[in-house]
Amino acid sequence: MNNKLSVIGVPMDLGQNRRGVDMGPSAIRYAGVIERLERLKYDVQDLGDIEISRPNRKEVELEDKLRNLKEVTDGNEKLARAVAEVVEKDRFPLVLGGDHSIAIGTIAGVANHYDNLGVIWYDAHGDLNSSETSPTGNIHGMPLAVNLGIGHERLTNILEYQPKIKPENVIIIGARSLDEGERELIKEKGITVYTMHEIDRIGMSEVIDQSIQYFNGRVDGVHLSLDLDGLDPSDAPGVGTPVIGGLSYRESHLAMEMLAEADIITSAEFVEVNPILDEKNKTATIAVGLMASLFGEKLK
Ligand code: 5AB
Ligand code: MN
Ligand code: MN
Ligand code: MN
Repeated sequence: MNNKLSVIGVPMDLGQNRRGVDMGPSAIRYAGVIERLERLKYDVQDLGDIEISRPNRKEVELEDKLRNLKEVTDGNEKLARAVAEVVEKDRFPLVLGGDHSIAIGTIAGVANHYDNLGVIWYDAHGDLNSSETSPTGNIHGMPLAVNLGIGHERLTNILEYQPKIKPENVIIIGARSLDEGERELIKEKGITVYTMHEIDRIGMSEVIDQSIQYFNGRVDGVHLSLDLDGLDPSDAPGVGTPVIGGLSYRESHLAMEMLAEADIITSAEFVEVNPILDEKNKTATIAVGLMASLFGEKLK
């Protein structure tokens, strides 16, 4: 693992309707992320937060059926440039969200650097909607599609290249809420999905083993995009779109430890932590625990 980390916060809540997720980066820092990673002997640089412009109006605006398109695009452009700079300096970008729309900027900044970037999408949802299929108009339900080159041109073309990733290089883990259009896209593109059903049947250990094997020789980097709502709401209550029947803290821990051991993750983001909906910062604390495991924390 790269021993130089750069942490970037993204106080973004405009990709969905519930306020509070913009405080995610503060909550995660408050839960001690920097100190915890420094204790693991990383050279940790905290780059602070990307500035997100607030919409200059009272009502949320739908532009081409997309909520807050302008602000989400602008924020992601800034994020993409910041992440690209980190990668160019040979440091590991660790991005703290913010709603999941920020995966548009993170991956735009990372993917340019690889011929074949692999992506693990750890989430209750597929985030594969576009304005045609979205039931909500919320951009946090679209970032994986955008990264595949599907969606509004202003989003798909951030940093002026597209697509960012190939469908065969994506693995979704934890899915249990997929919209009709998302299911069609998964079939059409042949995207690998481990739904809760498969995880229940074969276990997280086998899921991660298979994922590591699948990526081996196929990709030259792997980005982890971890939406805290991939976990069960009993473990991670502080999220905007909770779905029951999710992954436990233990399963998620195991996943992180196995990824650390295989040493395949080259960039990561932890998103959708909403401290207003949380119980005593539990979700941010869990996020930090998962990050520590991903970066090699062990009991012995
Ligand atoms: B999240 C829904 N599919 O598109 C939509 O939390 C929910 O980043 C999206 O995974 C959830 O609005 C987005 C209904
Ligand atoms: Mn989700
Ligand atoms: Mn998501
Ligand atoms: Mn969510």
